[in-house]
Amino acid sequence: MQRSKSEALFAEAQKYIPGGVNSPVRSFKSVGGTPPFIARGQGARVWDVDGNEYLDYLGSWGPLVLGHSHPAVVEVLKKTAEGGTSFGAPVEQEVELAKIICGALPSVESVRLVSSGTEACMSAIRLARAFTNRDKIIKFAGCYHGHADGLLVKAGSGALTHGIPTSAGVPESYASETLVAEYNDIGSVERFFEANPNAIAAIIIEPVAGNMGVVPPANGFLEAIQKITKDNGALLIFDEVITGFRVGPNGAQGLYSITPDITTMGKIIGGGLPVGAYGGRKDVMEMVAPLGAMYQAGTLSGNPLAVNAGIATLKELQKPGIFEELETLAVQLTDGLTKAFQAVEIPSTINRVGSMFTGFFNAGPVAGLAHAQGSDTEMYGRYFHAMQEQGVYIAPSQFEAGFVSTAHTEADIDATIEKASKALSTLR
Ligand code: KE4
Repeated sequence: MQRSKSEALFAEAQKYIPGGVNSPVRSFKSVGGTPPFIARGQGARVWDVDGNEYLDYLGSWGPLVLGHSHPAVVEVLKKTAEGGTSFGAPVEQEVELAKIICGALPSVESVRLVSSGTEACMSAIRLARAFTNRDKIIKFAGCYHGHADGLLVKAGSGALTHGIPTSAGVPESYASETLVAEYNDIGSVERFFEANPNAIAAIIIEPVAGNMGVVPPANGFLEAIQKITKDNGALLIFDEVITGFRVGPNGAQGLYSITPDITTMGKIIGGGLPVGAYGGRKDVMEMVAPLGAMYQAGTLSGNPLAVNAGIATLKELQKPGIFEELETLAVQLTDGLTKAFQAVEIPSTINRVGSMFTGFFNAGPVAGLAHAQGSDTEMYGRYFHAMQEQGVYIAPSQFEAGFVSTAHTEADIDATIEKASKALSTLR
């Protein structure tokens, strides 16, 4: 695959931008090679600046559930931009998006819009500490909740991929307030509550882990987490930045019938533009300024351009049968990939929830971080590049999720399985 323009751009980018990228996961550092600079996307496809075409399963790391340049999103963006992009004052669309979110997630009685998943999670932690007047939080090794200081402790996603799960620059005094438990291991959570009575403000969890690769919650795990928070006066924060409007119309909390106290969102609710959100119980949200003493703010929070892209996306997702369609395509894909891996006798296991999935180079099961880290990441890197050569764009890391969009067709899925078979055959 010819990539001379991307190579030249990457060299130029590295003169001005750390690592040549504005987010580490895009750098291909863990898989090697030059990241293609994307020129445009349309539906289920993207094209790089050298004209190479890819079937896209990255979906911008989750937001593009409708695929690229969906007409409803493009149309509303054009119209909105003509009237102005941000006013730093309330606009009616903020109310509309808030109503859609509260309508879809019954646990969310009130919601504050921000501009990223990081902001949403950082604010949710501050809110839980303000509400409980406690300092410690529990997160899970391998889960990623954005790059706020206290959450960059044994984090997943790019932090895990690049071998810096606990970031430099986070003061020990601060990191020590973050207790790190093991996903799907309720005993590791119980031990923290026993050792820190009346000191833990909240548990924050990805209800379906996406940042160690996709790892579903074990049966009863989320129920046990919910019970332990209630029994100990702590809050339960569901980080639904990925799962929100991805694994079903009511997120993971609807799928697993768990009611968190606070939910964080991002990605899909912005339809590809910068939107994050945190929301939950009214009595908790009444702590948020200007109502209460917990301060959080943002110049571009709720700006009409981003909010309208989110509204257009969520309205499309309200169409009957759309989540069933997504799931059917994802099942067709992962079933086909399972057969393709078996045909070349490469140890693998595929975890999938709804239309998010990860193919681990690991005989499985992959039910937690230690299992995920047992994957053959070197082979994953070779598979990644073989798929790029086949014109299929998957995540440049074993520890990420892949996504199907409503723009993918059965023919695309069949073609992908064919291409994966060819890619896998080069690995033997
Ligand atoms: P952002 O600040 O990147 O919008 O959201 C942070 C975040 C919070 N919670 C979860 C569960 C997330 O997955 C994320 C961000 N996801 C990563 C990829 N898995 C973003 C990709 C990147 O860092 O460039």
